[in-house]
Amino acid sequence: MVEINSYDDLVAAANEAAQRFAAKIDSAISVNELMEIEPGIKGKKSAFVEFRKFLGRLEPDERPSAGAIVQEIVSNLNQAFDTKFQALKEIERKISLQEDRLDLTEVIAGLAGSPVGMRGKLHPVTQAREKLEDTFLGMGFSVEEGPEIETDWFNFEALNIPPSHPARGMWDTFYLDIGEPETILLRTHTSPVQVRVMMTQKPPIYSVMPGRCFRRDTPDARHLAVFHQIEGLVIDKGITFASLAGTIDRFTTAYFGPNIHARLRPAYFPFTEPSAEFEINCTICEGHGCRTCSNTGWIELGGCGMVDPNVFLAVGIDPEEWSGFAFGFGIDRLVQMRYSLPDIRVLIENDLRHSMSSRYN
Ligand code: FA5
Repeated sequence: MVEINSYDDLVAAANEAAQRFAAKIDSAISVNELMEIEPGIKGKKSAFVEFRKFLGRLEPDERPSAGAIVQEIVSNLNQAFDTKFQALKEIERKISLQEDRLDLTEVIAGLAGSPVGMRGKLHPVTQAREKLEDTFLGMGFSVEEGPEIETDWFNFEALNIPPSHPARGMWDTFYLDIGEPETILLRTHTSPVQVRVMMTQKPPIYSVMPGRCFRRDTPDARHLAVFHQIEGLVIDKGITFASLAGTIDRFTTAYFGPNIHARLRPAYFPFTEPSAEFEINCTICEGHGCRTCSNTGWIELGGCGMVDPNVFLAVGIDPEEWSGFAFGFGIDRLVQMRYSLPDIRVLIENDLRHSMSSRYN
């Protein structure tokens, strides 16, 4: 700093500092840059503190006018500083809002093959669920729903799976930390809804029950931890395995068209006897074997069977009078095969490029 020995030196130095700091304020382009200037204007060691100290060394008649000059410079600089600070802050706030913006009305433009302004669509799993519901409504079925949080009794016991039954291992379960340990859970299948329907409706019953299911399955090419099933339940007089096979044929043909190659394979479920699994030729390798079907050429779409008399007894239906069948199909798995998706996880990845495919229309 220039040495100050007189009133004129002081005024000259104060004016020079005023110009220098005004230029710095003017050229600052960010709040950070501006903050670096602040100590020079407002700090305890700023030149203006020195100027004020020097006032005491001036002649008494010089002090008021010198003091007023320094004071005016300081207050002008403070005002310029504060105005610039607010302006920069506002600009930075707008930039940050712009950057963080979530555009929920996003127009899919610029992706290969996409018509500008293309609107969103229902998720393929929702489309499939609606299509299946329509098919069953057309066959005279009702559509029912049940809770996703279930009791152990509905999810297992009423379905002929008592505690410690080895078949519980078929469904690796998410238990909720409510009440007694392992009594409340996220349903592992839609089968508890058939129990609820049987307890509240009298046969004859023709119902389907779509909904979300949860399992501690490690996601892979064919499995998700959260997925969808559609349960079917028919109870009437004279219902046979042929009625079951015919119903499955009707709705799978409605969903896939006539050209799928399918089979029913004997299986085990504690709540149906006899039981079967419905499989189709893998639509990715057309039955030749690939990573998705673990080289078997077949993909399981659902389980089914004739309702076990023990289940009827648990819900108060006379197995001597009534017979019935039930099935539970994976909706996500149906979608995977319909669109030949090598990996089921694309359905939950939200990658818009997949939805560009005309296959999903
Ligand atoms: C059951 O869940 C039985 N409740 C089905 C049933 C109902 C049998 C009524 C008899 C009578 P399973 O665990 O096999 O069975 O599952 C049925 C279908 O759900 C599977 O074929 C598959 O399509 C689908 N699925 C099962 N686990 C998953 C998963 N982790 N991710 C995606 N889909 C799955």
